[in-house]
Amino acid sequence: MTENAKTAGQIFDRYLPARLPSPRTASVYAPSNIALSKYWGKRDAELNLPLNSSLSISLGTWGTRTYIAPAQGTIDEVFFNGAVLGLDDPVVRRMLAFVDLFRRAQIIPLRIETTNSIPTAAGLASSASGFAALALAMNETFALDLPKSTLSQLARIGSGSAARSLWHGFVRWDRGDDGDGGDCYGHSLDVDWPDFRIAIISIHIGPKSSSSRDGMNHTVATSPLFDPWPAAAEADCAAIEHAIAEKDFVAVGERAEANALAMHATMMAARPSLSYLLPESWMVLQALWKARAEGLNCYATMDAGPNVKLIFLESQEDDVSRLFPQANVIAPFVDQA
Ligand code: 2P0
Repeated sequence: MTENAKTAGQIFDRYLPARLPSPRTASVYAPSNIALSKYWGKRDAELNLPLNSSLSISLGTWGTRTYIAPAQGTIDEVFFNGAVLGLDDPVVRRMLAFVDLFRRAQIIPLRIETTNSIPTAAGLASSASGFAALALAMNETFALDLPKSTLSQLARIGSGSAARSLWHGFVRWDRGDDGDGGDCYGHSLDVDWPDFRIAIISIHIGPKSSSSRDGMNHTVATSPLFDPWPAAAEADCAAIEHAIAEKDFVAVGERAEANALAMHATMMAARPSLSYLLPESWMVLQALWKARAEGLNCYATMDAGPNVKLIFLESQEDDVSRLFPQANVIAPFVDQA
């Protein structure tokens, strides 16, 4: 940490009024996102400050809707997809710890209802859209009127990738230089690319081997291949941003796929080794690479799980669906919640 490093509480104190007003009802939505150049490694674990910038595409109607209202009684009430959750549930504890950063010492019991539109089988992490929606909802509930750049900073403290889920389309999350993360937030690239497509190829497995948070920390601490990663990822981020501005799909795809594989290589070299990818993930990649050699214009990216995400343009959609009938196709600029 640098000298002006702050605690999460101090960051919230900076942006929030001394006393929150009475809560009013709020209903907000945040899309999930997939990084085309990845965040994997932190320079500050409390504030989730990343070692490099990253760039994502939001998933349109796949995301989180959060509704907040004053609670009926004296304790918080938390619902997920319509079912009530116990306050000792680890997911609820993490959510309420984030909500408490807003409430600080004030006692304001809330009813928080979260609905996830992401198919469970897609196996996508919901922390990005979940914390982004929670930050948006708290802003609304307490009439904070904070700009999205600030909400992105606050959402980031809930989960790093949430800093990118405040916008639809392409989003860049700047690494920044400040020790307190005051310049570390997302912004929309303001590019419209209606024929851009994403497909999620689900690979069914049991519980995840290791959370992304633990996996990231383990990789940074033990992988001899990690040293070159932050600079390489920063360069990938800049190159993908440029390729998006030029609408150069092949350049976007080549760089995104290489970035994902390099990230997984840092994990595989960790001690002990960490692999989120399963044999079935590699089979999808092999089938993709064979089809690409035969002319398919499609690229892959993978995160902290076995699923493979494909990116391509609408012209390739029929061929992708034929090759991968299990694919769930998303049109991120056409279908937005
Ligand atoms: C990303 N991932 O850029 C990378 C690629 C997973 C692989 O951001 O500890 O859940 O809450 O900041 O945001 C997942 O990490 O981690 C992630 P925390 P987060 O999308």
